[in-house]
Amino acid sequence: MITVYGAFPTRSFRVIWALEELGKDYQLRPVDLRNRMADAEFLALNPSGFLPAMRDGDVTMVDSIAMLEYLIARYDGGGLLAPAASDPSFPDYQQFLHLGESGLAAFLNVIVGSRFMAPEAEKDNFGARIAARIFDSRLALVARQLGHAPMMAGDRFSAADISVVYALGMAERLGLGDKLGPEIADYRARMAARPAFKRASGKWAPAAPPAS
Ligand SMILES: N[C@@H](CCC(=O)N[C@@H](CS)C(=O)NCC(=O)O)C(=O)O
Repeated sequence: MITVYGAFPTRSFRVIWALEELGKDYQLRPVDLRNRMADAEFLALNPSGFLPAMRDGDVTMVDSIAMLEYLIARYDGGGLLAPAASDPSFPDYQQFLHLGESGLAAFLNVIVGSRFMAPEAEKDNFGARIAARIFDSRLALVARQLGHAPMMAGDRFSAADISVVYALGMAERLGLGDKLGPEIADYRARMAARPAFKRASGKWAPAAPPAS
């Protein structure tokens, strides 16, 4: 049984959404984000203390995108979440799978840190403003893709959508929703309508809003 160590609203949503798409059994082990450095069981899996972490039998993993790739390699024999390497959509898939984290969500972490952890006088800092500018510039790639295709890998749903949609939701929660534009809003709504997305959202506290 796969166990996902996570919290709402964190990147553990990517992993849960993927597991729901694959129809794979799993259990959630909630981690209190604020007290995670006192959670011995979680820290034994990830001494760095970031979420999510995942256990699958003897396998322990951290990093949501690595987990998506692991789940696809081990459990997605039917190609539900990734095109074959020979498929024409594969380069876009691969690019946006990683861009969702390395080009989008990772820069938003700088804004989270500045907004919620920095002392008042340091909240509006040069680093956070650069991070927002970089996020914006990478967002242009998502917008361009949606200008000629319904999803990140073209006509087919894939883990690249899971990666990018999480980052877009994170941006909205940070008050950057105005940067997203109507095409991206439409894309997010289409992704949020997927039954697996809804099931994943429902795994968290009923009071919590969906993660998109
Ligand atoms: N690249 C990592 C980033 C993980 C990450 O930044 N997680 C956030 C929650 S979504 C976190 O735990 N932040 C606190 C920290 O980094 O200590 C991934 O995709 O899993």
